[in-house]
Amino acid sequence: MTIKLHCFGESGNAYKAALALELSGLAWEPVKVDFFGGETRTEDFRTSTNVMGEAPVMIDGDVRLTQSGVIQDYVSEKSGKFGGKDSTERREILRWVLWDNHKLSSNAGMTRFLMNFLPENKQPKEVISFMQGRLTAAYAVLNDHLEGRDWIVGDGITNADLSCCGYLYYPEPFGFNRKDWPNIDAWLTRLSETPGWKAPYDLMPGSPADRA
Ligand SMILES: N[C@@H](CCC(=O)N[C@@H](CS)C(=O)NCC(=O)O)C(=O)O
Repeated sequence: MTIKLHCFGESGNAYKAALALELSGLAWEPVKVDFFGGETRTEDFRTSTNVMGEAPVMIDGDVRLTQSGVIQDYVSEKSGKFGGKDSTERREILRWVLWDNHKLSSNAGMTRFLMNFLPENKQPKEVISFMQGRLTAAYAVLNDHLEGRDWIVGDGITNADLSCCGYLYYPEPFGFNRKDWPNIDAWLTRLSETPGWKAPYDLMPGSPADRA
């Protein structure tokens, strides 16, 4: 049975789940969520798809999961990939996924939204600047951790990598300049050179071009 992923191209959180699915080799297909048309805020979406009002949502037969980290965990269980080789690695992966969800992706996603998807006159400059300060601290943590390492945990791609990269391939500016963070830059290149890797707008339906 083909796994369905409710997602949209602009969502870095959905990208984490989509990339895990794509690289795992499991059969999956995207179902477009009309986030910019307000779909996630409708009563219907909350009752029929996700009470949390968020993408991504994964449906595999009777299994319905939300939260990118949980979907990645399911993909690992089903495919045997990206979940670490023992319980020590599994906990270390979880540590980085939780860190990413709190300190990196949530701040990056919000900052990118404010800077690119709101009209110029509605952009809260002080909030953006505050968020960018938080993000700089997060980039430093990741860049330092990647010193002398190819991957965040262990010696291959894991969900830690597939989570932390969620927003870092998008072309819209939000204050992240790869060249300022050489270890992150090299790691993103390494990941993107993995067979089967695709950029967010090539993996999921929907992009800013649709609203141009
Ligand atoms: N921690 C969640 C975050 C999910 C999330 O925030 N999704 C955004 C899109 S990137 C969303 O659907 N937001 C809907 C809304 O705010 O109305 C995850 O990793 O799945």
